Amino acid sequence: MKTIITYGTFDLFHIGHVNLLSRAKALGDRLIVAVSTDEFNLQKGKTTLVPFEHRAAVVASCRYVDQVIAEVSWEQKEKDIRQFGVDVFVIGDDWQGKFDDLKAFCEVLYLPRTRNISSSSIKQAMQVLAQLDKELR
Ligand code: C2G
Repeated sequence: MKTIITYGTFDLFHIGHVNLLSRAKALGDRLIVAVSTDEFNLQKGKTTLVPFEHRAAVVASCRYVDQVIAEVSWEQKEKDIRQFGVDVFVIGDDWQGKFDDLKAFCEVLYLPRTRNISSSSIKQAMQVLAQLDKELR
């Protein structure tokens, strides 16, 4: 059984996430997704709208995902790869080259990001709509 792993925040789950997970699952038989905890997102300098428990449940509901684990640190990847017998580490190419050290343990693939969509752009759109709504009341 070929095992794939990927890591991310997955805030405001959108088509960019779906495309990444779909392509990751197509590479093997089992896809494990490590979802960043709220505490780890603080280390990443990321704020999220959706709490970890909900982000993990949404990712787990995705048809391409076989298992969800928590991402609590930058350093856990090697342990995860060994523990789960991972064959391929996959992530979007916004991280191009950043995880090449994992090539010592498994195949490393950077997949093209989906254009014109991001959690931050959705958040900005929500803020604009909230402002417009306030002004129209
Ligand atoms: N992604 C994508 N296309 C987008 C947006 C995101 O392919 N338009 C991919 C990212 O490249 C990543 C995954 O979806 O592979 C999750 O994206 P984020 O939630 O932004 O994850 P990130 O903050 O990059 O966390 O240790 C690794 C980090 O936890 C990665």
